[in-house]
Amino acid sequence: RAVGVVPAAFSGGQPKRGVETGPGHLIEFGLLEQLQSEDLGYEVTLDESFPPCDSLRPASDPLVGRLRNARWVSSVSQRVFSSVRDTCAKGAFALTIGGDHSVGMGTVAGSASVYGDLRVVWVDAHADINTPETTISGNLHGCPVSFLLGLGGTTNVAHFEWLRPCLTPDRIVYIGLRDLDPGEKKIIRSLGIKAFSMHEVDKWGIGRVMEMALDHIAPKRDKPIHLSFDVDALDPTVIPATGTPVRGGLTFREGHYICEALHETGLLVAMDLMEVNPLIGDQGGLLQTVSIGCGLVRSALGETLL
Ligand code: DIR
Ligand code: MN
Ligand code: MN
Ligand code: MN
Repeated sequence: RAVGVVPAAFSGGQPKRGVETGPGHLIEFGLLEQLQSEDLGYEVTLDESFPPCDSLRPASDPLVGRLRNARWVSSVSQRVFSSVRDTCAKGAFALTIGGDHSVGMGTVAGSASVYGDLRVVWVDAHADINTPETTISGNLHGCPVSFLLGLGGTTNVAHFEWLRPCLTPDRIVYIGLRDLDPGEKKIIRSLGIKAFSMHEVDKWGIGRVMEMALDHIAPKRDKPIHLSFDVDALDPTVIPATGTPVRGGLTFREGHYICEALHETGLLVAMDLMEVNPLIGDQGGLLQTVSIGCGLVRSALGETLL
């Protein structure tokens, strides 16, 4: 039972600095030791060769259409891709800690390159499915899912030649959505992507939502699953230290339940814990965010309440 940790110290997919220091804070809080502890007992390896945030930053990175930092996002995502792919190829669980969610294109592409039949659970307040045409902000952390699906010209964006579509609309499910751009709503509707927004979580409860989500992506419970968890899926009162908080989010227990239910399937092969930004809010909020972030990872890796 091995876990390979990829510290995706990166902020170029969105405009707020600080998120690149998320991985360092999670590690400093003891994440690796917690996974090695008697209770969980994993053999944990950290990818220490992951470059610091600015070292892969190109001297010049002009807009590609509306997309900001395209070169930078591409090279860091490609680096994440290799690390996740190599981790999965060794048979280890690939844990990526971030860092902004733009590198989700690399994490999922990495695990999908090893597990061809991969399914994805994307837990987020946002759908991150803007295309180069629909994006309003130009921030690539709002776009990784469209790149994974190969939507709307993403297969021809300069600098992203290394990234080929590796996912289909029926193999991803969303949980926790509540802040979508108009173009994103259209894409989700027209492709029929299964999504459990906060409305469905309120209506059915998280237990039923997880059953329905798994029935959609793995009805026979026989497909590998990648969990991409943006901490802003949780309510800002639970997770204050994140760059794009949206009120009305998942509770502490709902977040943990998602992770526990996925662990219980025995199908989880990779997880991303993204968008921890230590520069947002006060010291107390940071400690709470980092501590809960570690707890979510422990739940996904098998920590139980009893
Ligand atoms: C918005 C916000 N849909 C965008 N996305 C965020 O910039 O495309 N994603 N915050 O995490
Ligand atoms: Mn988000
Ligand atoms: Mn985000
Ligand atoms: Mn996200």
